[in-house]
Amino acid sequence: MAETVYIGLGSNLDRPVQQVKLALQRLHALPQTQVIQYSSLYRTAPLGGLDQPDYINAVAQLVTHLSPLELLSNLQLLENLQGRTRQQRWGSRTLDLDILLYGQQHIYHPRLTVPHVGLYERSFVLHPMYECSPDLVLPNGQQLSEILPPLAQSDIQKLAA
Ligand code: A4P
Ligand code: MG
Repeated sequence: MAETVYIGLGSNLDRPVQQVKLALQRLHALPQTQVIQYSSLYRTAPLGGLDQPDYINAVAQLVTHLSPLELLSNLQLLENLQGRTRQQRWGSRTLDLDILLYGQQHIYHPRLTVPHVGLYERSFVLHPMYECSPDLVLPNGQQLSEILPPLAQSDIQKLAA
């Protein structure tokens, strides 16, 4: 069965705008998957307390026949293609691809937690997701629009197209 999924993209190293744009293009080549749409790019303050550059974040909406773990493996291949190395958790990275939502499913697996941890609190995820799907209902039953923090009070800035 095909599922609608949302992917969070993030980069704060080595020309982050280009990294995110390249990754958005590469999503089109995922097997058994169709890109429906993606958000604008956002410049966002780093979360996690480490001294690191601002991030560029975006969200893509896909429809896929891949299983959750197949999708994760394919996304990790794309991260590696763009020079991702894993040194410090929450540290700087050329590309981070997170599965934010996989349909309405809750997944608890050693390699994969969905909805992505922090989804409900992170404005750099919620705002671009809202841009894709303003009527989205989240797996906890809440409307995305109900929990959207005001943009003016968020540490994020939409970039011109
Ligand atoms: N994993 C579990 N669930 C998922 C999921 N839903 N999607 C596992 C993707 N991967 C998932 O991830 C570590 C492991 O998480 C993977 O091997 C996978 O099996 P990682 O990408 O290697 O490490 P990470 O990204 O450093 O850790 P984590 O916990 O995913 O961090 P986050 O939550 O992604 O946060 N500030 C701003 N402004 N913007 C950002 O994008 N990102 C982070 C990283 C910190 N601060 C940020 C941002
Ligand atoms: Mg991650």
